[in-house]
Amino acid sequence: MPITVLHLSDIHMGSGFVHGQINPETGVNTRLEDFSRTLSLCIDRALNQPVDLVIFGGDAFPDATPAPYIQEAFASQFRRLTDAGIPTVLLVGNHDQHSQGTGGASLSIYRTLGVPGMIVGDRLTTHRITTAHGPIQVITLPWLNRSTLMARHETNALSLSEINELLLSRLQIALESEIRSLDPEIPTILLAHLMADRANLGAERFLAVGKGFTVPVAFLARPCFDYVALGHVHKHQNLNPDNNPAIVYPGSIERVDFSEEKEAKGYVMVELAKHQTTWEFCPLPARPFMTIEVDLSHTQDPLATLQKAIQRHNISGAVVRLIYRVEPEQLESIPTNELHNYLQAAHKYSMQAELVSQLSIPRLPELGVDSSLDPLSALKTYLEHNQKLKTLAPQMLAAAERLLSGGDEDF
Ligand SMILES: [Mn+2]
Repeated sequence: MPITVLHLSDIHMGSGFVHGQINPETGVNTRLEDFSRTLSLCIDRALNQPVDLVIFGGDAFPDATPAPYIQEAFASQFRRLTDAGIPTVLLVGNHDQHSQGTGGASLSIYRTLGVPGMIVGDRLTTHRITTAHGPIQVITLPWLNRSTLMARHETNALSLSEINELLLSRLQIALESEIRSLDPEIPTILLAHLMADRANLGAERFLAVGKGFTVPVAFLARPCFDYVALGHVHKHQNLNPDNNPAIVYPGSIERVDFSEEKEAKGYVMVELAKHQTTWEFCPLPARPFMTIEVDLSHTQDPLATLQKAIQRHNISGAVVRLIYRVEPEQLESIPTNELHNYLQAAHKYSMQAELVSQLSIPRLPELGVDSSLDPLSALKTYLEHNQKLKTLAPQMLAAAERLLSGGDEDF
């Protein structure tokens, strides 16, 4: 019998309130209700299956000090696993760490309270867990910051790439020592919160500026692991299609912002067995995010065009952002209250008018590098060539004159 494991990650409970509104019946932001509901569906699955183990890949909240009602929403779901006797590993992600010192500030309370069956992974170590279908080993590797593995004086004279290289070699030594003490007969999971790098081991990976600390996939693809459970990246993916072992980001369970608009959200069910592990991505009905972009700059009836564009989308219950490009003179023919009517079915919406750029106008020979026009003549030449600004030209020239003469307005 394989051991059944539910792997979820990046809950970020309490984030994205800007995309919700206060529910008048509960007094709670609807996005918190969304995140609670999606999390509850994961827990439902764990209980109904029932699974032998739940592993969480880190980033429970947006930061290490969530408000008590948000902590409660999180805890009340995981409590259901404790009540059912299902062991659970909570890994510490970068959002869970306090900027001062080490340790998982927002999650370590579960260890402090001695919640039965609840393990907090806030350091690199191996946990042996007894499940209903036999023993399992879980190596926890929380988010690493430099101070975890090296002292400040060691890094003073080093470049960023040298620091990363040193950090990685320290990590390798530490992980190697965990691996050496594994029981090769027992199924093993590496549970890690990190940014994995698909690139092969090579010096160039240290040169990528601003990428921060990344761990090469080759570092994780070890035969001693039967499944590598990751957290941190919000898009679901398996970094090792050969599945020897699978190296899986389940992704976030709800969309945190518009960057996740096109991504499926869900969790992963794993059937863990020595060298015979299988896994499956299970989608969750996360609230849809929708960007509607319309170029109205060449249309005769911008309002009608906009209405049609919105009608082509199923905006019901979605978080919508409407972006429309317009000529400045078209703005008046798009009354905002009409747009409010069109978008009413959305859960939440925002509107953004983008004025078509004036910069696409061809260069004027009069303004070439050789000419020596004074600023006022240059502006005059520009305005004479620009049809769209014709009506504004006298005012703009007057304003420019005032500015150039020192004016009486104080900026
Ligand atoms: Mn993270």
